[in-house]
Formats: sequence, C-alpha cells, structure tokens
Amino acid sequence: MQGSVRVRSRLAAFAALVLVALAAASAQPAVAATPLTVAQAIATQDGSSQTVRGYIVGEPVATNTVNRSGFTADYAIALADTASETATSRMLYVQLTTQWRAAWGLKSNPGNLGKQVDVTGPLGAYFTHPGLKSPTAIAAAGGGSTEPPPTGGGPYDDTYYKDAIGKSGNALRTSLHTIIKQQRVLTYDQVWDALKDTDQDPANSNNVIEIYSGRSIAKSDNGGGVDQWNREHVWAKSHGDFGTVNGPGTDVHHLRPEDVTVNADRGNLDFDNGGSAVNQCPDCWRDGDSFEPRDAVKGDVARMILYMAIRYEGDDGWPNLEPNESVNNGSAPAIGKLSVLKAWNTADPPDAFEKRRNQRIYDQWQGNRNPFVDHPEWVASIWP
Ligand SMILES: [Ca+2]
Ligand SMILES: [Ca+2]
Repeated sequence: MQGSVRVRSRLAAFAALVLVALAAASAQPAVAATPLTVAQAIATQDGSSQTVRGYIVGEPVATNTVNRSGFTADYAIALADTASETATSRMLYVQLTTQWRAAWGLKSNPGNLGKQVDVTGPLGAYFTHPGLKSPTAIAAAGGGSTEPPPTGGGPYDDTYYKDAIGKSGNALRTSLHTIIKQQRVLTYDQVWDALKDTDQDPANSNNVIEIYSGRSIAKSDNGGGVDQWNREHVWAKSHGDFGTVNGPGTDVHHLRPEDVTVNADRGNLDFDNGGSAVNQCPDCWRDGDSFEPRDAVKGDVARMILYMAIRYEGDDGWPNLEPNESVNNGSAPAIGKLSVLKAWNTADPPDAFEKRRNQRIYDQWQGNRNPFVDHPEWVASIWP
C-alpha cells in the first residue's frame, strides 16, 4: 500500500513536471514573435533588421555619454531594458533620421524620457556603440498582443470612460459616442475666449500658438486682418456644411488659432502627405487636393478629425461625419485620408500641450474629452 502511494505521488510529480515543460514549450512561439530586448539587440549587431522594445533613457552624444536632461538635439535616442538604466553598456543607441525627429527627438519631446517604444531597423554600430540606424518604424509600445489590453492606465478610466473600458471596435465606438456627446455647446463668439485659454503659449500667457504655422501670437491680435489669427476649423466646415452657428462649427475640440492667410491656404483641403511649401508655415505642404501640417501637430490633427467622427454620428441634428480614403471630398461630410491620419496618430503621440488642451476643454469649456488624446491606441481598435 505504502509503496503504491509513493509510486503514485512520484507519478503525480512527474506529470506536473511534464505539464510545466509542455507549458514552457507552448509559450515558445509567442516568445519568438515578441520584439528583441535591448540586451538581445546589443548582442545581435549583425546588420539584420529587427524590432527592439525598450525604454527611452536619454540622448546619446558620444560613445560613453548619454544626456538624461538638458537635451541638445533630436538626432538620437538611447534605449534600455529598464527606464532607470544609467550604464551606457546596457543601452542601444538609435539614430533618428529626419522623419523621426519631430515626434521622437528628446529636445522636442523631453516628456518621452521613460516611455517604452518599439523601434524597427538594421542593428549596427552607431557612435562606435551598439546601435540601430535608419529606423523604418518607431511606435509607442502597447499595441502588441503580448501587452495588456489597451484599456488600462488612463486617469479617467474609472470615471469618465468606465462604460467604454474593456470594449473594442464598434462597441467601443458606440460607447465613446454616448459618452462624449454629453457636452456644453458654445456660441461662435465664446470660441474666441476658449481658444485664448486652450491654445495658450506655455512660454507666454499673453499669446496663443497657431496650430499649423507654430507661431506664437498675441491673444489680442485676433480678427480677419492679414497676419492676425482666426478660428481654423480643422474639420473643414464645408465638409458637411455645418456652418458656425453652434454644434460641430463651434466645437473647440477641432477649432484652433491660425494665421489668417495660412488658414485660407489650407482652405477646405483634405489631409494627405506631399505638395509644395506653404507660405508662412514652416514644414507645411499643399497641392491641389490636400494639405500636410508640420510634423509636430500631425497627430493632433488626426485625433481632432477622429474625435469629430465619433462625436457626430447623425443622431442629434448634425451630419454624420466620417473619415475616408479620399481627397477631393468637397462638401460631403467626410475627410481623408484615413490611412494617413492613422499613421500621423502613431508618429506624433499626444504631448503636454495637447493633453492640457483636452483637460481645459473638459474642465472649463465643454465638459467632454477627446478619447484619442487620452487613449491614442483606440484609433486602431475602431479603425483597424
Ligand atoms: Ca503633437
Ligand atoms: Ca460619425
């Protein structure tokens, strides 16, 4: 009796070991599909293109020197496996070629320090140090299947967004619409005062920042004169022809200060990449059917357009606004190009200015939030 009990308990222990081994074996494909760690990338300096996941820990300026504050340029970032890493031997130096600098350079985005990102590109020495040069993709980590669902972490998840948390796709869209349509509707006159608050220059409280041109201009210099600022409808008001009496035409989530002539140059163009340079608007481009804003506000533009799509669903007397893949949308209640806007949302995540703006609109003006500023990853859930 005793012997068979011992045998049985040994069998049970052996079965448990087999189960553990099987679980480990079945986990292997998932492990292989995840990005490299920084340690793995440092050990794989063979020129192969890989995706590496790490925390942004500073700005490399020499082989053994990484700035963790006082950033001098947007040319490179250092990644590590922990956000607190200070040993350069455990860092991967990532070159930021031109197209990545506005969104990922630490001089322009000091708030990115400590963020977790996925960077894709060839692994090879940079600054005579293990590195990754000429990235082909950089994105905030969190979209991958190995990450927790993209619903946790926001300060309003337990309150404002509680009915949306845990949902995805159309269910998420419907829930967000119900939440954000509860708002105070401003008059077009009140929009002037709102913009003087929401778009205030962080460096000069007498000024606002014009969205496309990036110029700081006196709050009091608003109006219709050349080089004054006026109220730009980022969702061009002719797309759905909703006017400026109230509703979408006075919704400050997509209304921004802009130079009068630059505003006129943007006109009612859809959004897309390319074209020729726009006068008085550095890094802005336009052609006959589309406008491309500067890199630093590409994500802001995308999130404003997508807010409008969810806020206005045609159930409260206003047109059902929707993004599409077209340019030349004319007076249809549509704006393109969705694929470009989605890429802009990824390339230019919300910064402090955009987050403060959302908060001011919520606290002070309309009482509703732009969900995509709080949760940029919801864009891919609703528009996969
Ligand atoms: Ca931005
Ligand atoms: Ca809609």
